[in-house]
Amino acid sequence: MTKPILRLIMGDQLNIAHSWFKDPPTHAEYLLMEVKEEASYAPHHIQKIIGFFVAMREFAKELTVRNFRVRYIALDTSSNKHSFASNVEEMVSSGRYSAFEYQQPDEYRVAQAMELLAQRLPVATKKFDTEHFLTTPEQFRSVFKGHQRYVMELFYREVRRSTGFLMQNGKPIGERWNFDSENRKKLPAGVKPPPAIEFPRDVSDIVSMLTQENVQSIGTVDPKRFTWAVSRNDAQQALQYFCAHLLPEFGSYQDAMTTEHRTLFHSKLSFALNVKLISPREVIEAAIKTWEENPERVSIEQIEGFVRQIAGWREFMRGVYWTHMPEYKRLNFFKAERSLPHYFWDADTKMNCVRQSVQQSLDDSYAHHIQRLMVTGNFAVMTGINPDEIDAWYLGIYADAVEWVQLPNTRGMSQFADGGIVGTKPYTSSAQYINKMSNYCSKCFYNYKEKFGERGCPFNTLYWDFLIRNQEKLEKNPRIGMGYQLLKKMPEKDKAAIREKGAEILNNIEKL
Ligand code: FAD
Ligand code: DLZ
Ligand code: SF4
Repeated sequence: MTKPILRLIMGDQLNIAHSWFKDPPTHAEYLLMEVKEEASYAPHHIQKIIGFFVAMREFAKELTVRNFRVRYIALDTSSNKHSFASNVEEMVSSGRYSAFEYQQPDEYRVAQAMELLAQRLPVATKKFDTEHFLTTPEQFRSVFKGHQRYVMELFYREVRRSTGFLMQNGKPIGERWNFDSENRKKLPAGVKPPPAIEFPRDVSDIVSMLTQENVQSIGTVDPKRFTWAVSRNDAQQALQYFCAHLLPEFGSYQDAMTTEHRTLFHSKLSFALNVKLISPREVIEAAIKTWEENPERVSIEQIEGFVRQIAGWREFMRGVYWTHMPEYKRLNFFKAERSLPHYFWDADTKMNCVRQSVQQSLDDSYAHHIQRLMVTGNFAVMTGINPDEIDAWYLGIYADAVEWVQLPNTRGMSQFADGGIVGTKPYTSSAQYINKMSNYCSKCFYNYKEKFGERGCPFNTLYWDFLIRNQEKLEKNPRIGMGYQLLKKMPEKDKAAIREKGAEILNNIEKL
């Protein structure tokens, strides 16, 4: 009898449409494993760990139903060696397998470990594509060949052209590539977003296993009611729900924040996308079909805004990651060294915007883009938090956080620690923006209109203090020119007052 091939499927490679699964093969055994190495490279949110484990278990079940041979190593399996490499090595050394095959890992750390493993194994090894993304890192590099800097818009247009998404006769439908300027509305009092779709599961057994196995985690979960979309079926239902109920307003309120609703019109599809339960192509195609069939309900502004997130930003971030790792992970443009204040872990702060965004993240392992960028990210960059700590926080707290997409978003877009590889300027703002886009300020201890005094909003002082502190590094940046022009005209005594208040805020950062 011929020996089977051992094929590894990682927790973020749950792609049932992969060519590995086209025909029920007799020559392969599919290996999935719950390992402590992956559960502990950052302090993960408990819902993130559960999400990965349930998704992997559901995927293994699906493969079994389809007659594939599956080997599933649960976290509490006694022979578990708790890393991809050591479990594979142990299994292959038994002599039972003719070859080892794996899909290209999305994370640099794991890709390196797999290359080393392949060199050590005594059998032939082969690497496959994950067959998930719309573009390759090589395409990304070729788009920017000869360019001074990356611009997401340039890459996005190339993806639109190569995929044909929202294109007609080589031109963008609606005669514009980008409707971003129409996508920035605050949520009006009368607009009530539909409830987020949920997929309740009892995960008490996994919670007990994590406790028994002493896996450290952050955040909370109701073990009787874990609600993330973690199977292919869930992901398809979530996509349908999004198209039917959320897409019509998605673009308009994409940047809005409110204490009344945690997900607004966002899809909450990032976890399912990142573990590959669903592909970017099918998500985009379903959304475009909804727009085509319902032009009176879904406008071009809404559909374009959504397509841009997935075909543009998501693929762009992946290109940046694979072009700049591993040095990207060490960049610290501002030489920021401060530790994360305690309220990133317990939400116990008087700043309502931070409290709401962190509390929601601890409760749900989810916050939408603007909460991540313009509240927690904004606060962290202006206060000079060490980007290593910021990365670990974002990587741990969000269920959708896998390094290839978390790192360029956090260290790049949000913290500008890459000095401008991803973005053209740091995303900083005073309370003015937060008040414009949310109802947070109206219920805050601090006064969004003030800088000074006990109740002056810290964001207001920090905004200017950050510019003054980093003048040497930023003043030549044309995107921030306006800020420095205003600073130039500011009387010295006002600047001194900002520096004084800024220092007071930073010295008392734990007490804000
Ligand atoms: P929606 O608003 O419904 O958007 C639809 C989809 O577009 C998302 O599911 C996602 O796949 C994609 N998308 C949107 N924006 C981005 C973006 N900037 N980069 C990549 N994809 C995008 N996204 C992650 O998937 N994992 C992360 O670890 C992550 N970390 C982030 C950290 C920071 C500091 C910031 C500012 C953003 C981060 N994002 C990350 C991007 C974005 O915030 C999330 O993709 C989004 O909030 C997920 O919620 P959703 O599925 O409801 O998204
Ligand atoms: C995030 C995660 C966690 C928490 N646990 C596992 C696991 O036990 N087994 C697994 O295969 N994958 C897990 N993952 C996802 C991996 O970290 C991810 O597959 C790698 O980083 C490759 O991108
Ligand atoms: Fe945040 Fe300042 Fe508004 Fe309070 S007043 S919610 S701290 S921006």
